[in-house]
Amino acid sequence: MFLRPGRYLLKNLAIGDNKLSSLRVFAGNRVKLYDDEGFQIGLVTAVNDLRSLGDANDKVSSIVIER
Ligand SMILES: [Ca+2]
Repeated sequence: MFLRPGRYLLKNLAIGDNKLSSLRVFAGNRVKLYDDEGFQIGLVTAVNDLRSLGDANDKVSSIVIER
């Protein structure tokens, strides 16, 4: 799943609910992962690749990508 900077509700995530396990982040971008569907319950903020999401594994339900 490739995502440009923006805000992605669960319905906009092709990967589906609670499935994300790793992350690649383009240089200069910041990725915020949320447990709920609407950007309220923050899990992890990443500015680099994450091979494992640790405690956030299989929890992500919405994503914000900032440049
Ligand atoms: Ca979740």
